[in-house]
Amino acid sequence: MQPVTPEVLAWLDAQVARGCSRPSMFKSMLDAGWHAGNAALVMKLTPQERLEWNVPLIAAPLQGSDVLTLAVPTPKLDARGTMIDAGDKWVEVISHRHAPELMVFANLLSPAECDALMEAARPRLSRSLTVDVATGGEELHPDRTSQGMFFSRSENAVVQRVEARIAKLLNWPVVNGEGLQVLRYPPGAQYRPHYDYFDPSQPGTATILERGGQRVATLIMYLFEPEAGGGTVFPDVDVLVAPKRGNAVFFSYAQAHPISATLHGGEPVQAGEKWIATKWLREREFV
Ligand code: PD2
Ligand code: ZN
Repeated sequence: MQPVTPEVLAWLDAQVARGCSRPSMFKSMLDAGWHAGNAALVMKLTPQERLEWNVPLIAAPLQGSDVLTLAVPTPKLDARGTMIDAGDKWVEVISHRHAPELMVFANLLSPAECDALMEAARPRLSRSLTVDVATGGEELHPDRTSQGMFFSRSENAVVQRVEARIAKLLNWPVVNGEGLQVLRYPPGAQYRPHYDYFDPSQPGTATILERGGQRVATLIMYLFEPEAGGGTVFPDVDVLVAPKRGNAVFFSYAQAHPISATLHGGEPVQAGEKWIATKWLREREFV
């Protein structure tokens, strides 16, 4: 993909300043050699504009790309494409789509497992931190109004059982997973749309990647469902996943780039509480 340099952004601003229309700006980018999908990403085309200007959601295979393509977890579906052997149980796939690769699993966790994770997490919850990409450290993030904690890998029996099940389900080594994160969203709390990969252009990313490389996939498991709101939304592809207790949503991103179309967020909880456990998968062993 053409790098989005300060010059490119300044050029876009200048076009807007001189009253250039969006269609003609888009055409200028194509004339300058931009791939339509990439120009659409940089210009943040609305779904309406994409429709009108015939732009696919995902850019066609990148040429001369400087975006690395990584191996990602690939669950092994049965012949009918609806069930996966997760070792100690078979798990049903109730929704599956590509680009981005996204699956919803039913009853991955039992009610007892959801409760056990919540009870072990509860005394350790604190205001959520996110990794600060500028420094590689952790920071309080205003986009997150939830409380959270991390288990260490295989910290107790239920964590160990769930991690072994996830590894078989996703066909990805246990050691490539970060410790489970549990988040509790009180009413009104949300998680604004973001990408889970670490932005390669940020100065702190190199430090973060030393512990096992990039994140390549996410599994969000719903432990407790709110009375209203709290779905997981994927705005690029217009997908909304209901936060049903025991269910989980999986998505992978071979490219640490918006082209992955994996922008996602947690919608505000309107009533009741929402609890999730998230497993992030890395390229290599996470140490
Ligand atoms: O709680 C969610 O729905 C949510 C939304 C976006 C969780 C995450 N991201 C995450 O854990 O990365
Ligand atoms: Zn996320």
